[in-house]
Amino acid sequence: MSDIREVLLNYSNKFNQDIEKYIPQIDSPQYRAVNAMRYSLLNGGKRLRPFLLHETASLFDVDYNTALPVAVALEMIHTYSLIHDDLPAMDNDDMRRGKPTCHKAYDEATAILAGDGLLTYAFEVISTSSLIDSKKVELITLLSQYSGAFNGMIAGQVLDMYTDKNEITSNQEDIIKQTQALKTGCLLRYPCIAGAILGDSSKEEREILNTFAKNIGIAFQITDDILDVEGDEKVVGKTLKKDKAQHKLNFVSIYGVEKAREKATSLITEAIDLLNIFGSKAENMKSLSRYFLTRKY
Ligand code: GRG
Repeated sequence: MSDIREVLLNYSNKFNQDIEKYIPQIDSPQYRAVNAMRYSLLNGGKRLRPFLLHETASLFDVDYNTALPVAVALEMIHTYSLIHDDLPAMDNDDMRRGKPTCHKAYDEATAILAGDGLLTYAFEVISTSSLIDSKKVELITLLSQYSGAFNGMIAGQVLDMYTDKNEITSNQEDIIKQTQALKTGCLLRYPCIAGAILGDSSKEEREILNTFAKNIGIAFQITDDILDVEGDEKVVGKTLKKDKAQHKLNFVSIYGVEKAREKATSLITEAIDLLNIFGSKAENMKSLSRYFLTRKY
């Protein structure tokens, strides 16, 4: 079997051609926010979440085109979260994916509007797709919950922004897990559950995919935190070594790089074992999970 990076690249090349069609370039003052949405959306992301959705759907023989609108919507929400996270009021970053962040390429107000535009458009993309209505409702409900402020990504961002490592002395590990499960985990869990919904999975299969996704979500964030400490800025494409200065609470800041790496490895090993019930159809998902540990960006 070919290297998973090659498989992912082939998928993302195809996906990039398709997602571009959702946001055409139009030179008109009214479309300034649309052009900023397009700039950030086509700015070279790895497309891990759409790929994960495609692979989960494939476990149930759901084809690329059926899963596409849901994958597009998810990538739009992911991109909106990065645009807003980069703003001066949040992480204040100048670089994202190796290029100027949205507010640097445009301006702050346009970046806020571009994020808002991607968030709302995501739901339109699913609701106007050719999926059956009951699936649209289930997929839209779940996407709003997973990206939302009560028990979703926004709640995780709040915990991340307002938790100071120096002020938390007990239950550090629980707080880290809760923050990461929400901030990073929700958008990695969504594609696994959405794939199961598209494929009319059994309750048991859905539960297994949920546990798998929880594990890879935490492992993915641990790798991200390790990259913040020892990654190469040119390869990662953003400013690094910020977590320590910002007193971020994460597995690396409390246990150090090696122990954090061990934790990520054991989560991935557990996740891979869970996929055995899907047989050879899960090979790409298993390889992707291993890649989460070794990725350099
Ligand atoms: C602003 C509502 C709001 C939420 C922000 C996504 C996020 C929450 C913050 C971004 C910073 C961060 C470290 C998030 C954790 C998830 C993560 C590692 C995102 C980057 O995902 P990749 O590596 O990015 O898949 P690409 O660029 O490949 O799409």
